[in-house]
Amino acid sequence: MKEQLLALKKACLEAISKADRLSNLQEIEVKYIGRKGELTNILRGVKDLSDAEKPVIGKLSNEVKNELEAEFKAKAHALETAELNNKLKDDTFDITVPGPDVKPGHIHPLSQVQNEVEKIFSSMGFMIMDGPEVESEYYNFEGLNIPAWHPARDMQDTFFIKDKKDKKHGRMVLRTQTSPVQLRTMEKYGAPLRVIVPGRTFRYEATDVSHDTTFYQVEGFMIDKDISISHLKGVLAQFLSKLFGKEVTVRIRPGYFPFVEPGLEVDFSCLLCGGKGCRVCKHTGWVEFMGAGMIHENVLKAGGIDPKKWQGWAFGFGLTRLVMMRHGIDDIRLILGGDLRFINQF
Ligand code: FA5
Repeated sequence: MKEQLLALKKACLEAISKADRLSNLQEIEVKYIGRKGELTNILRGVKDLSDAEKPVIGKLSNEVKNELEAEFKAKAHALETAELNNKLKDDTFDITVPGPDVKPGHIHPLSQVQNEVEKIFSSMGFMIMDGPEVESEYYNFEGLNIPAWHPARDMQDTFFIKDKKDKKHGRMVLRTQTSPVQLRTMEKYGAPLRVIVPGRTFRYEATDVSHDTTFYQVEGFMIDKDISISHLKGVLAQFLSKLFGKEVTVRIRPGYFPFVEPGLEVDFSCLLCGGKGCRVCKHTGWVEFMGAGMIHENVLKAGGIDPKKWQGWAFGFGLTRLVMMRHGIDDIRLILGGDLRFINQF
């Protein structure tokens, strides 16, 4: 058997030295030392050897196998290098030619403004919260003091998710506002709170230059002891002057939202036409900017906060409309329209 092993080694080494392609080398490897190869075949006879011969042949066969494996590896490396060199010889590869022109992307104007808003409010000690876009009817309406029968439901045309129900909180909707996150944050952290919630919202409505079905809002609220509307005015003045880098005229008028009492509407002078009147401000000179007010005690209670100890205000503004003012965009539908000719301008 010793002779057989040595003969196999000799034949295999010879075949390796003659191999001129990788595929050829692989065939030789399978033939000699593969699982069903010649070495395995020879070793089948080991069981018939005497006890004295068995370890000697075992050792020799290991040596032969190791030696051949090392030889295959070295030859494979040599063949690979040769094949690569050949390829390079034929290729004309000029490393000085500049690579393909890769155009780097950039942050969407909505995200740019959102980042700025977050920075300004963070600097005033507000934390930034997020919440689900597919929301339960409870968080979007009932918990915010808008029961199913309430006429205020008509103020926000709603996309309902067919056949989907949250076991505890009823039917599911695409949230129409970021206000549900007020409740979620109250439940999670309790009072006091200083929070903003930037996020995507949805309404089932006819689109025009200032209305889209998908748009972004920023909710803000502050809950503490002895909080009043004057804190809201102060925070807003600080926020708008930092954002626009100039004084922006703000108009506060009474408004109605079931989750605040009293309720306010805040408008700012149209920065597109300088207040003269244009199609975006519907020729009034004012752009509806946000709803606000003192948080209704039913909402505080729903959030697990005692209205006798704590009070606060909340606001919700349209981030998409803010982006329009910021960049002088006169049609909201362009912002999420995905037209690169538009987006690449920012
Ligand atoms: C609300 O959504 C209230 N949740 C805001 C609020 C929060 C009031 C906290 C009180 C306390 P309203 O439906 O007015 O309110 O929407 C708020 C802002 O979202 C609007 O001022 C407007 O800027 C923007 N907005 C509303 N509908 C659309 C739309 N279809 N397209 C673009 N922006 C919209």
